[in-house]
Amino acid sequence: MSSYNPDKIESKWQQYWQNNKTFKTPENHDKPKYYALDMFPYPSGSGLHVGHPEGYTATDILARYKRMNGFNVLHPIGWDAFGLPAENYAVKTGTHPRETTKENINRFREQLQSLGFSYDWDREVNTTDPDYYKWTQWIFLKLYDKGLAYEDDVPVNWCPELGTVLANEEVIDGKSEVGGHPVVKKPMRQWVLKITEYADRLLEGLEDLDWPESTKKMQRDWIGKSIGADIDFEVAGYDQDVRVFTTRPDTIFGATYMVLAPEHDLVDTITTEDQKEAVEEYQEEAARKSDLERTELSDEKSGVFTGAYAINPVNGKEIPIWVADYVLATYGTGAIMAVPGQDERDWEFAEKFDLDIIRTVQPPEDFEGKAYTGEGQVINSDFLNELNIEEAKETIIDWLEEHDAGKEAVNYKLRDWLFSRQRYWGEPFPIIHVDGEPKPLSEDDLPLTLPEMDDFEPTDDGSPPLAKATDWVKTTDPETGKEARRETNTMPQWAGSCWYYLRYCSPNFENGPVDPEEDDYWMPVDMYVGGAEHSVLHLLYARFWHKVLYDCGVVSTKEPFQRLVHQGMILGEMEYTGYKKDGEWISSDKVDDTDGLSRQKLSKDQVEKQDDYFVLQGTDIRVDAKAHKMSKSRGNVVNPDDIIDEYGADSMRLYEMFMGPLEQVKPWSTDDVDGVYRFLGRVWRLIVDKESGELNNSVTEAEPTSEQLKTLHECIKKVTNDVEGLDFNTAISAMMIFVNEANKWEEHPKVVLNDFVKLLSPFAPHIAEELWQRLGHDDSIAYADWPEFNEEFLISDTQLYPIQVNGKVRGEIHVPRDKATDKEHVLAEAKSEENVQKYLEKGELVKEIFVPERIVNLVVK
Ligand code: ANZ
Repeated sequence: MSSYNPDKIESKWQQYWQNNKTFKTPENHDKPKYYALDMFPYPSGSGLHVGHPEGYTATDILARYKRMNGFNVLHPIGWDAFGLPAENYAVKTGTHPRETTKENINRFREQLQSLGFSYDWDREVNTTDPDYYKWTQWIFLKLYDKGLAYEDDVPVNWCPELGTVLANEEVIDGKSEVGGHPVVKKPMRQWVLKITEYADRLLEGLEDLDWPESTKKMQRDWIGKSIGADIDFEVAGYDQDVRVFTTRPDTIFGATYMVLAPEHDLVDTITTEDQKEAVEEYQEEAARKSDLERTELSDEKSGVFTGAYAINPVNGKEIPIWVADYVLATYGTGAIMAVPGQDERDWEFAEKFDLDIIRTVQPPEDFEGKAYTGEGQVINSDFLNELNIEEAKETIIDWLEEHDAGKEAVNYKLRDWLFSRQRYWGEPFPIIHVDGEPKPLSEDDLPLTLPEMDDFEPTDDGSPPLAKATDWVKTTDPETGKEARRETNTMPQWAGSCWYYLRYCSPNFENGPVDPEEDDYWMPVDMYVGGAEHSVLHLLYARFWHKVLYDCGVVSTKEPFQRLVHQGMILGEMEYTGYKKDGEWISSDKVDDTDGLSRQKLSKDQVEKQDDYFVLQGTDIRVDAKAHKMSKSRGNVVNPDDIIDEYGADSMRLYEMFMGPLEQVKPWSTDDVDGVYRFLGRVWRLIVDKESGELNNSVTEAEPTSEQLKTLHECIKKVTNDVEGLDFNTAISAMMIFVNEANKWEEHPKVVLNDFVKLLSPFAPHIAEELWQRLGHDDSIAYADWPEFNEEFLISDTQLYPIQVNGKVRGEIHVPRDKATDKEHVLAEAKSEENVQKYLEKGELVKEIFVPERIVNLVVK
């Protein structure tokens, strides 16, 4: 083999790693540990997409780097394999989801292996394997025992087309996230997990995590903690209070009306006869809107008067009670005191329906807006006047508590987690129903496996497919022998991914989800890489389960993922569009109307980059350049298999890391894959002779020169620091610079090449193993010691002196190190510098200033 042939090398080394179990996780705990975790894939029917290898290569580089730095590394992978697509496919074709899942997993495994990731394949987990979901069910029993899992009749998002209930997060604009089918509200008996009980701890836990700030913020916003007060208003003429939740109790003197959500319990009771028809009509209308539509600020406010009045507890004033859909039944108490003076939505509403507006905070003099939501002094508020907002809040809460009219209150946007789905392909609940009451199975009855079925259609009334497995459903209470029915809902896909990172620590442990000793050693995860689309749900749910397991004494850490990084999305190739007006090219920034305008798609060769823009080749005419999300409909999907076939896995890995910063969104460019492929070819030729296939004659046992050491150690330093900082793209640039320099050398000392190949190995492991072997090593490079850089070698052999003439730099000289402080020598060199001479000729040299190892300044008059 004389030229670089990734095909041969890559299969050879993949086989080697597999045969030798090179990446088996060490069993001993005698070294520092590093746990590098990927978000495990859902094995879809379409195989890996180019987004997968991006994050996976990043963690693989870190895993390999840490091994070479003496860490015990846990770097596992598995399959998040329950879920809708396999079940939908089963409904369509009759193929059992287990079959589809197995096939897809085999394909994914092959694809991942073809990329040379250093996973410990003995630790693979699969959420659909009964040996795995036994423990998912076991954790559910823990949740149940702790009172954190309960049944409730909840108005759920029912999607008739998919035949399932969806979580709020799975519904976008009234349609299912998957497939875009219409979703309606319907009350159903469901399993719900009390995640709200952990709201505060889920907030606090974020503090010490090394996560992107934006992701922490999304979690905080999702939990949505608000501190304020519950206040009770009496309804005039009734022996009834309405409780409102407000974050601004200080504004109570400005409450000029009250609003109940259309679904509020009291609406029917207090609505007067004349208003009944209008209110009922309004309630029906509201039921058809989504929460988002109802609360959108830009939306025209709507509402109806109930005819009833509430009494403000602080001043006894009667204020009208309205029903309006901008108040949601599911938040706070489903009722508000409206303060148009300080709240924009209330202002809009008051304006529209001609209700009173009283300001209770003094806006600044130049304030021209409507509702004033800023800081200021309290006004029009009796005993609160002249306080600031914070003081007024405290004072009014004390007053309310004294007068038994309210109290401090905290509210969360977070809702309990709807945890059941009407599907077949999910974990069965370890629950039976006896006399209509749920009863947990005992631990010994786990796993409760899915019954064999060949009809996966849901029933028309929304009963899950499992209801059709009548023999399975009908059972007896093992304790009493009484007749019982099994739960026919299954768990949502989130369940398995809530704790898989624990199973990897001890995948065969039989006495619990995780072996305490292994948990103690490996947890928390040191580096978790995955898509930003999981910023909220998966990461919040997993943190919740982890905290419950912590409370049960199953795990030793309070948080599972110490460091989190999201890889940026990879877009399709850049697309270029030029514009012609009446047949003549015009610049894209000059397009102002569409008369006579035509658009033309341009190829990469027709354009060139000019500063920050693209222009038509050889002109100043700008064109539009834009990359789009990869999608089948756009036809810009890049298939990783094709790239690996053509360029090899090492080029694929290297390219995806070279595209740009890991966390940035980046367009794909196959031309650039070719670029890194050529780089690897240069690396190959540096070491292997083109003709003979033996080591190049230039590769010798010689001692490296100081210049060679400098080039090498600059590269070591840069690559080391960049890997630590996840700046993989610049690490690769540094290796490219090294190779360019090394190509100029006549001799290539082995000791230098050894170190360089080590640096390359986490990025392009196959070629590195091959070259390492050819350089005379027997063992895999995977456990070779990472090279250390030596600052001493970085010091250059020469000293740079900038030369100033009358304070302005006019030239520079390089002086050999041993002459660097030799004043006479340096000044002589400085004065003979070509450009400096020109300035010296302009007058008389009157002064020479010499600062050793810094600068020379010459003064001319
Ligand atoms: C009076 C008031 C005066 C309010 C003021 C705000 C500003 P967050 O921060 O989201 O918790 N609210 C309470 N329950 C509601 C519901 N079910 N649907 C819609 N709005 C509701 O906001 C809490 C504030 O949102 C509460 O404080 C209430 O309006 C409103 F100058 O009460 B406020």
